[in-house]
Amino acid sequence: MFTKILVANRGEIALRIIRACKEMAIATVAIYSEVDRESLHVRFADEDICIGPAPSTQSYLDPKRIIAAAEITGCEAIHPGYGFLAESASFADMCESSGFKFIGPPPEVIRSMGDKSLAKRTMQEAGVPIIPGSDEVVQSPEEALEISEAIGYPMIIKAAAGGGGRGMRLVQSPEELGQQFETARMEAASAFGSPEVYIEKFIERPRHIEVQILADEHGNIIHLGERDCSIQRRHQKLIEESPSPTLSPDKREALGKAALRGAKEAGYRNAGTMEFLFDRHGNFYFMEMNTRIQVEHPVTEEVTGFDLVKEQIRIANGEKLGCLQSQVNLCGHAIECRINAEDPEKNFAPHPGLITSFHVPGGSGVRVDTHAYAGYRIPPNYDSLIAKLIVKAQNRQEAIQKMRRALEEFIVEGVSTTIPFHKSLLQDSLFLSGHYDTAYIEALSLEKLAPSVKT
Ligand code: MV4
Repeated sequence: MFTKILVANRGEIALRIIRACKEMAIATVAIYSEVDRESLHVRFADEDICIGPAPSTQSYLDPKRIIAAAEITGCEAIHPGYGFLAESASFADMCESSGFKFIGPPPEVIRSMGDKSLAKRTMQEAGVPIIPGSDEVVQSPEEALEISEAIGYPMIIKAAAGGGGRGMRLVQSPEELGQQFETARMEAASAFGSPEVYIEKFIERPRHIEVQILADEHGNIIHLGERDCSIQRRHQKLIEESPSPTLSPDKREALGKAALRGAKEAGYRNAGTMEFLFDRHGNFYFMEMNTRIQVEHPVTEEVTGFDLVKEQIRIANGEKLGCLQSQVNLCGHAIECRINAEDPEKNFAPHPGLITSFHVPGGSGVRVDTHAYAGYRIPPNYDSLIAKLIVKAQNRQEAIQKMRRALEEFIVEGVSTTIPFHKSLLQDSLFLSGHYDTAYIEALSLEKLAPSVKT
């Protein structure tokens, strides 16, 4: 097993990775920027090293500084966490060529799943349902018009190098097509460095359901059920739950099997997530694959009993998966609320600053993943996630009751948080029914359609 791992991230996920390492008797090195000196991930690591100033481009996003930190401290492997360099194929390449094991899939798999149009073709090869649209990137408005004749309106234009909801344009009619096509290409070029776009039929008010995958380096692969991530706003997830409240056992099985076929076809290794959209009729379609550990991984851990970060480390160390698909049991119901330092009253504007008091809930079935504490100052430079509150109970109703109780106990003073928003969400009849979709929050806050799907 590795003796020392560098954690190439910050905040709650860095601490989460450090905890897994401690339990595996692996030494840890934290990296931090000048404004993160007082973060708990630094305090709990065995060693720490300041890699630069606050801006991410000069710290957490700078591969050279991170590799240098791993060299100086004598690490054997690098865990990227989520965000930052986690899905950078070139960073994974640099790690490996510098002699460090990258705890994630091989660089070529990151690269191929990063090309969203290629990823779709790969899934189609595997017989995974994909959203009707262009088979390849679309080069001209004329070609786009041809596709529209086959699939009809509304359509959506997406950046091949995009993902996560950035760089999408909705097209309602042929009259809009030329303009939207040109705008999409320009936006893609400036946001992702490549103008390439592809086209899909637009699925109205879909649900977003994703499947957790684990694959070892010996060809063994399992899935750990699904997470329903439809409760989101502007592509920021707010609540995730597992299992999905509306999936029948038959659909669940079909979804899991499709996810496995797709991940096998992609040559997947380590932990990954297959994202699907569900339409109103219960049809599902592959959307994209995330080649990293995700923020919402704890809900899967709670219903399966797996420690996904430990699994990532064991897989990277060349070990075989410890169990077969038939031995994966899903038990109970888990819900996660993301606690952000944001003001829901001010359009969810980030609210950095000093946390003056911080009391986390506890008791049976309650888990809090956080790097914050009373006296911690949230820097303005990074995302606003300060804690993840996860509950697990025997069924959805009990999980909701436990979450309400836990939210009542959660005290954060000094900054605004999304806690009051979650409290009201957990009283809303549509959430309670389980029949929500990705347009639900926007509808709740009387906002217009997801603003990043520009019309
Ligand atoms: C779509 C779609 C409808 N039809 N594609 C948003 C995230 C990005 N990965 C893809 N997204 C969407 N793709 C087709 N063909 C609607 C969305 C979408 C969405 C998807 C998942 C979760 C929330 C969402 C919010 C708005 C739009």
